[in-house]
Amino acid sequence: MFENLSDRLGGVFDRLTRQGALTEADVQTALREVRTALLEADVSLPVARDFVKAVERKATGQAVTKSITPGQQVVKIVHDELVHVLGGEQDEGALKIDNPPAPILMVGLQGGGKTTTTAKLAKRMTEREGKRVLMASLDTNRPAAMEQLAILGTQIGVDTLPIVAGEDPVAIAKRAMTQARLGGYDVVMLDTAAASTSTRR
Ligand SMILES: Nc1nc2c(ncn2[C@@H]2O[C@H](COP(=O)(O)OP(=O)(O)O)[C@@H](O)[C@H]2O)c(=O)[nH]1
Ligand SMILES: [Mg+2]
Repeated sequence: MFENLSDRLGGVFDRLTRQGALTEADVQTALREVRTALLEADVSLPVARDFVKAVERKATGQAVTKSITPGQQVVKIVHDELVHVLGGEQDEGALKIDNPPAPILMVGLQGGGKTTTTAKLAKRMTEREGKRVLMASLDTNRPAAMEQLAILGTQIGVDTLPIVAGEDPVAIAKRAMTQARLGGYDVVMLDTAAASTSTRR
């Protein structure tokens, strides 16, 4: 989706920057194309509309820097606005959670580092972003996989869901979400087993 979007925007910008002086009509045409590109990339209509309006507002009456062409100036405004929309108000890299607890499902190959990475991410979110994190292991395939996560949790000071013997992964995930909701956690890290042909579906 983003590749297609960047191709489309790239085309619009190429046409803009080739021109020395832009007329208002040039900008209008370009913004219409930007709007179409956003809609075709599945961006919702209100978001696309607000986006184009914000760019228009900033582009109109802006002092154009001498060293760049008006076209490049518009490209910069569009770029800044894209960063703003995609990144939101918060710090770059900060996790945005609209409706806690947010589940994060760790998937990947056996031995790929899912469990280790679960703990690393949990530690980072706890320490750097002040999030309350609950980790739960859904790995019912590998012996001691659940204990592995529990031990890591103790080492990094992050809570893990108590282990209940014989429970299946779906039940564990549901229990983790319930527990997280009751306990006021922001994030639930669900550490899964590797998918394999022997995995029950
Ligand atoms: N060198 C190195 N080893 C790692 C890293 N992450 C995990 N491992 C090791 O790779 C092995 C499998 O990791 P694990 O997290 O259990 O993988 P999982 O099966 O996907 O849960 C363990 O021995 C880890 O200590 C890493 O970033 N670097
Ligand atoms: Mg694992």
